[in-house]
Formats: sequence, C-alpha cells, structure tokens
Amino acid sequence: MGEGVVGVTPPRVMTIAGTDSGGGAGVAADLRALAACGVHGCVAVTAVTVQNSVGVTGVHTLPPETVAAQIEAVATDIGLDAVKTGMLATTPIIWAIAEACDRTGIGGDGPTPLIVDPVAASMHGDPLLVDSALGAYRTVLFPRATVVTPNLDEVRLLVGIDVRDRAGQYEAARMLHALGPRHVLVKGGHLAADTDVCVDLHYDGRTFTELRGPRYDTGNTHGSGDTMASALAAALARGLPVPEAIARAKRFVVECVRNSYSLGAGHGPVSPLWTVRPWWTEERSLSASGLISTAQRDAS
Ligand code: PXL
Repeated sequence: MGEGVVGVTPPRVMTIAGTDSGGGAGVAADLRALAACGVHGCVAVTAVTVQNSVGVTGVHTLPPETVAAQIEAVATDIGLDAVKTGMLATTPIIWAIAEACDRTGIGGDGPTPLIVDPVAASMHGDPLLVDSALGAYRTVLFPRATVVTPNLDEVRLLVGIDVRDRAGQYEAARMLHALGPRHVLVKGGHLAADTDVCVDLHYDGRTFTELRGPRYDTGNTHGSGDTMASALAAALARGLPVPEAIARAKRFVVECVRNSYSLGAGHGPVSPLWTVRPWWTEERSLSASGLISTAQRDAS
C-alpha cells in the first residue's frame, strides 16, 4: 500500500459508526482522522444522530442487515486492512456486525484487525447505546476484538468498576482482558485524580504499559475517543505492531486535543486539521493550476 505516492492506493480502513450532524464526533471525526493519517476511509453507518455542540436530540438507527451489507460490500470488493467500531446503538446491530466480520475475516483469528471503541454515551451523557446492548459488547464483540479502547465511563458500564486511581485502571484492564480481546487500552482522560497528565493503560495479558501525556485544560474534546481509535486503526492497517500503533495514536490525539477549537455554545471538537497543507494560500504551486483554462459565454 502506498505512502502518499501519486496514484498508489493507500491502506484501507473502515469505520462502523454513527453520524454526528455537528461534524464533531462519529463518522465525521473518524474520516477526518483517517485522512490525516493517510489512509482511505470506508464507512458502514449504524445510526444517524441529530446533534450539535450542545447535545443529541434524536437517534435513528439503520436496519442491522443494512449495516452488515455495507461491511460485506466493501470487504469483498475494496478490501480492508483494519476496521474500527464506534456508536453501534443496539444489540441486533452488534450481532449483525459480528456475523459480517466472521464472514469477511475481520477480527477474531482473521487477517484484518478489529478495534472496538465501546461508545455508550456522548460527552453530554446522551445515550448512544441501549443499556441492554452492554452484554453483547462483552460476549459478542470483545472476544473478536484486536484492541478495545474504553474510557472510564464505559469501563464502569462494562465491568462495574468505578476507576478513581491508577490501581483501579490496572484492575479494570485485567477484567476487560478476561472478556477476550487481545489488547486493552483503558483511557485515562476521565480520571479526576490526574490533574495535569492523561495516562492511558495498555494491557496485552502479560505486560502493562502506561502511556503518559499532557492534559490540556479545554472543554473542546468532542470526538477525542473516535479520533484516537481511528488513528490506531490507521497504524494497524499499515502493519505496525499493536504497542507501536497505540503509541502513535496517543501522540496523534494529543496533538489533536492541542489543536481543538470552539464550535457553537457547547463542546468543540478535537482537530486533525493541523495536518492539512493549506493549499488554498499557495494555489499557484499546484501542478493542476497551469492545466486549467476557463471559457465564458454570454447567455443572451
Ligand atoms: O465520541 C463518541 C461518539 C461517537 N459517535 C457519535 C457520537 C459520539 C459522541 O457524541 O455522537 C455519533
């Protein structure tokens, strides 16, 4: 797969996730992050959310078979080097995804790594998953996952631990790993005890690795989990080993938090736009500029 070479196909990554009409999280965040990481982003939409920077006011889920069909249509033609999940909304959607993954070699013992970001709620606390679907995460998706990436709210819902310190993070990582994923990343962004660091904990069943980064004093962290899981998927799609992929995703998301911006009256998004070369200010240097000519005719 090509690395930014003209005409060479980049690695292919699918996000299975919900939309956010405000463009901050979900599919929008995923595709921005995937583009910034230089990979081709594919999409299986699970749900449409009616949302702005203040909250979610509506959720419309897609039929499970439509979610599965999107995965299979892409996997059997375009091919996929990694897949990540975000908002999955319901138990039947989770089952449909698991079955589609089994049929196409995604996750489990298949060749395509599967990153499961167990999205349960928006940062305002609006539900993005029915409570009864938590069991399906534990028993259906986690055993198939290459990496699971819960935040501490999701940890509490999934394994019932209220993490308040580093020891709790370690205990949560052990309990989550026992559910079957090959790797666990317990994100520490919600750990109030850490006032100026943000420590994510990686556990592969043998070794614990703390990834320590800065904590920025901003409310503009909408889409941070999606962005990190997408960067992780992009790195795995390139063939990096999981520990290196996690380290790279951590560096990327920290930079995206540092570059976050305000939007609307609520929480703004983290941003990978710092990776975009501002071609519109140096348009003359584009090779296409000399190739374009215009012709005008009067309508009369
Ligand atoms: O950031 C988690 C998330 C994922 N997907 C969708 C969301 C959110 C948070 O609001 O709206 C669609």
